[in-house]
Amino acid sequence: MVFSGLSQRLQGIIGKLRGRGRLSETDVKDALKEIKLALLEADVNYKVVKEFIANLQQRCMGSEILNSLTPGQQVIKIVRDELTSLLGTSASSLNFAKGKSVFMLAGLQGSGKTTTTVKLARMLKAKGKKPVVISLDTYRPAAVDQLEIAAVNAQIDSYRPGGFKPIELAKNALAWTEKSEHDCLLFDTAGRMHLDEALMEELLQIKALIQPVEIILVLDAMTGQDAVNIAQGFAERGLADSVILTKLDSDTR
Ligand SMILES: Nc1nc2c(ncn2[C@@H]2O[C@H](COP(=O)(O)OP(=O)(O)OP(=O)(O)O)[C@@H](O)[C@H]2O)c(=O)[nH]1
Ligand SMILES: [Mg+2]
Repeated sequence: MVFSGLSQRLQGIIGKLRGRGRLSETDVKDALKEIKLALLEADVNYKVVKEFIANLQQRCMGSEILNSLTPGQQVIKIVRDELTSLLGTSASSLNFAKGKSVFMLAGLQGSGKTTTTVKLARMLKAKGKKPVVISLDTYRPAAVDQLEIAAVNAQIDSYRPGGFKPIELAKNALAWTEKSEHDCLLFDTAGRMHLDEALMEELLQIKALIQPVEIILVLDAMTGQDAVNIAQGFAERGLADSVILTKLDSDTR
């Protein structure tokens, strides 16, 4: 389960406070220290942890909490509230265009773009949309086949445009989709580093041509905190409107 290691540990820490009749400042401080360690060991950014713990400390140390009849319960509620606000309270969904909605998936090699392209298409299809997936990856041999096979397995339409360069493929695909019934076009791109200027320029050219309603940056959760630098690299070039984290299932931290 996602974050199961961390959530189990947090439950253990705050569970000790549950049902306690009285809590001293030291009890709360100790619990906060343990929470801080748990978050740091789960690779949460230090600045985020520091601010989070400071907020908790401020809210938990008040005399109305410590002197209440159920201080443990109140501390647990505060931790839960703060965690919820840290993780965000609103769900984000995809943007759609008035006409055909074009999505472009980008990211580092092996981050999960091709897999995610098909997953997204499946989600869109389940919502009643008519998606088609198209690979613009001319770099890795078999990349186009990989997307096609995954699409067939998921019963999703795919299209294989002619051409040699990604931009040619994109042009040919657009010409075809103009006449097709599909209303969501999902373009899978080749993996690239945000530091590779030539490949980033290529992505900008593809963007200018296909005019995506959303560029989805696919990040591997295992990248840890470097994911922030990667996201910044793509975002500052206008090449990331949203982010999908993959492989959350492969690391229980
Ligand atoms: N456990 C797990 N594996 C994943 C997930 N997403 C992708 N993978 C695996 O990660 C590997 C790379 O996935 P791809 O979808 O091919 O990644 P990509 O970004 O398209 O790779 P390139 O096109 O080579 O840059 C494959 O073995 C996938 O099965 C995920 O959410 N969880
Ligand atoms: Mg791929």
